[in-house]
Amino acid sequence: MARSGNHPRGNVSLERRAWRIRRYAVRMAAVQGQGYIGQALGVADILAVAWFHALRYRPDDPAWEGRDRFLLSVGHYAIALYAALIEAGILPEEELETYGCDDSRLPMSGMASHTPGMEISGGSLGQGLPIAVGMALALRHKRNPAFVHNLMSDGELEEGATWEAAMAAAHHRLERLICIVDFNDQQADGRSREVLSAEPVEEKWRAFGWHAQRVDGNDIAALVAAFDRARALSEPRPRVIVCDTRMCRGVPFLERREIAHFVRVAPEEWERALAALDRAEPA
Ligand SMILES: Cc1ncc(C[n+]2csc(CCOP(=O)(O)OP(=O)(O)O)c2C)c(N)n1
Ligand SMILES: [Mg+2]
Repeated sequence: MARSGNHPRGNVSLERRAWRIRRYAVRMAAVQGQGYIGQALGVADILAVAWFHALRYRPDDPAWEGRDRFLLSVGHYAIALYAALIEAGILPEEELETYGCDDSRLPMSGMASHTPGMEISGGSLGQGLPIAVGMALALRHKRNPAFVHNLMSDGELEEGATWEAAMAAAHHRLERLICIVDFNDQQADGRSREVLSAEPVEEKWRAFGWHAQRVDGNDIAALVAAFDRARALSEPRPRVIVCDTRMCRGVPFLERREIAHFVRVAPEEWERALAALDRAEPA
């Protein structure tokens, strides 16, 4: 099977990819005056490493059978994945102006029927990992060596289906399944550790038969090492990377606000957010 380019748009640093993803996400949120921007800023580094270091895909053929699958279990993070898909050249940049509008291909929650590169309709939390297990089994039956990645949130660790799927993945030794947990310690009702703590998280995954790593999800070098390790391991187990992230990362005045599931941004503050990003433009 032909190897697709991991870097379809030239030799750009991963830091710069992440910065551009953040910028696209802020621009989209500004179109509607809302969006899950705290989450998008928080996972931008993970998406940069996933889409510009780890995943194999063809920007001009997003449905290529050999592509690594990237499932967005967290449908409310759609704005973040749209930004990565724009950076990857799968969606045109101009389309961000349609974010959340009628007839747009970029609805506020991720829908597979609407958007190239959106593998599943997420949003009913806890469904991504079960679907990923089914996909990984199906690919194995087809002798297709693609990896299946599932991006889920710390809130989804409270869904029973997550752990049923975790058990099934280990039972079937799905070594090409990589689960990425965005551990931002936040969910709709407050801090995840206070609402219903999933700690110790890595130990739980290990007890379910997974290879588990925990990294700073805003540290690109640490993420590169974790993705490399998850893909290169020869152990016949599914892999999880638990990523501790900071909501609103990259926009200091938003980072300093009380962390919230839905960050409220005044109309004039979108420009301020872009200006803050621009002051920190990486090489
Ligand atoms: C099964 C299900 N229950 C409830 C919701 C409503 N809901 C949407 S986002 C969210 C928070 C879940 O936690 P997390 O994804 O960690 O939140 P974040 O980090 O984005 O604040 C909830 C409860 C949902 N989408 N699906
Ligand atoms: Mg969360």
